[in-house]
Amino acid sequence: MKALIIGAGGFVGGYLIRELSSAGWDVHASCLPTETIRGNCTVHHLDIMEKDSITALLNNVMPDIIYHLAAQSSVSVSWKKPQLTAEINVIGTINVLEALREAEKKDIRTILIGSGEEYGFIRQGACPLSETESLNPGNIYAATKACQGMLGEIYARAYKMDIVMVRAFNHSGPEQSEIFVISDFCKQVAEIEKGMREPVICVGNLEAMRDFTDVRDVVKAYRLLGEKGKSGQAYNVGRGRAVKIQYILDTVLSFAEKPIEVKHDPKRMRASDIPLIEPDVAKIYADTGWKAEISMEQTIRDTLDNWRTKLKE
Ligand code: A2R
Repeated sequence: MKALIIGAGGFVGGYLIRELSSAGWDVHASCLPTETIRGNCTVHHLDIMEKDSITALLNNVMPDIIYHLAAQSSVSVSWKKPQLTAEINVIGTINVLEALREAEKKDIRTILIGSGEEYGFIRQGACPLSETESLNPGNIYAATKACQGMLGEIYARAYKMDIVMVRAFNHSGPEQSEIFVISDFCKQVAEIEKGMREPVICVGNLEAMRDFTDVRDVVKAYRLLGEKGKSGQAYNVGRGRAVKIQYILDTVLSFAEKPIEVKHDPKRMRASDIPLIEPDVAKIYADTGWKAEISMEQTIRDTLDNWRTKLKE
């Protein structure tokens, strides 16, 4: 199987390269010219805002499958830069879909990576969220990802293209940016252990319940959806068991080498925090046999160790 991963310079890309190449796939990966990619793959440079470059790359690589990861993926940046977010996540996706529609090779499977954020303001009692639940995005990033998924469905139906949509819930692991909660807590603890800050960890809302999956499990789900997912369908990817952020904090602190005080930081509280977000993962299990296997404790331990190593460098 020959895969092309578009947007492989980010957090998930490196893990997906490893997952696919260890499964024996021939992996091609693209990143922006400003980025680098490490791993067992052929590297290309691509900006998805340049449609002709996508066409040229497709005709050069002739992949069997495309993973479209390229995005402006930050919710907070999406509030500050809505036009840029819509351009990359919506127009960029249309560029990819149009290039595919016109490609010399017609039977390319495309996996569009969306987000659990697409469900947005969910009605009470809706959890666990099944793929049939209506989408009600609560921020600009989520709206662009919902739009990406709708475009995928439209292209699949109208042009009989082979497209699978993914709604990935929170994922985490070593190398994730500290704007995400597990990485944030682990970085703070590693800095405290190294004496770079007072033994005080700053936290936001600890009562919210969220569903976390290790990124190494997530990319396995992406591979299996590439192999077995049904065309034109959307799939939740998540553990299917939400935990309180308090549980994450307690676990991180239980691994810390010294006692740490907890301080609530009003800047980290969000006005419209939804109490519980949890996916129903029966569909992906039924169609691919995938379920999350790596424990949250393992993810947290590995992320903390990664920060400890990085701060030593
Ligand atoms: O924004 P940067 O410089 O970090 O680059 C991101 C890249 N990207 C682009 N690639 C090609 N053409 C563009 N016009 C363009 N704009 C941005 O896509 C970054 O290297 C990559 C996305 O990676 P991350 O932001 O690290 O996302 P992550 O965590 O790897 O998630 C993969 C996908 C994304 O579509 C998320 O929205 C979704 O999974 O959850």
